[in-house]
Amino acid sequence: MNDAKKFNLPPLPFGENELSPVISSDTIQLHYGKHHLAYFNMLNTLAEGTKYNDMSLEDVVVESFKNKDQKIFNNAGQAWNHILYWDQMKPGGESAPSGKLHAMIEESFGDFDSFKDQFVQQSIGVFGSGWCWLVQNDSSLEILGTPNGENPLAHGKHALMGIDVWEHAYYLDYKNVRPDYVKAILNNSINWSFVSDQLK
Ligand code: MN3
Repeated sequence: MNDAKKFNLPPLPFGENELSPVISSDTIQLHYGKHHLAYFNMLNTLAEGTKYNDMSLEDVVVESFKNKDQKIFNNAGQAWNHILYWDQMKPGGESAPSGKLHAMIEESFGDFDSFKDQFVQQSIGVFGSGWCWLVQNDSSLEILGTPNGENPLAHGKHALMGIDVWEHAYYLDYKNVRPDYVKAILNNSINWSFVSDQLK
């Protein structure tokens, strides 16, 4: 008898108290330990016995979006989104991107501070639950807001970074002040080397 699940929550790449005070351990316990896990559990339940059970998580995101299998997509999208969300952060962060990513940010947004301002503005513009992304379009970069569990991958785009702006991501630590949460992550917790490594 094989009890192994098809889709599995990856380990958190840091201790649950290590992003504090930008993101508290209380938030991480809920956000990673409950919400992110729940998306995987639901995806496993929904995918069992379907064609999706034989696909990679990335392919499930793309195919379920294309086929309008909304429940599968919601959970696969959110399972995928949060993997990037955790992987792109590190305790203490890095102050700024360097190399090619730095040059592309200057070209697309003016300078790094302007990029951060534009990212925060775009994140405020996501109405209700959703995500704010940094996306690579060949030689240029774009900031993209998406609703609910949608992501650049579903739209054939390439994500470098994504910040969760569902209330569960920030309400315990920032109450209703979404821009403070986004600013705090951008300024203190992004692993820009990781983001840079996502460039095509
Ligand atoms: Mn979330």
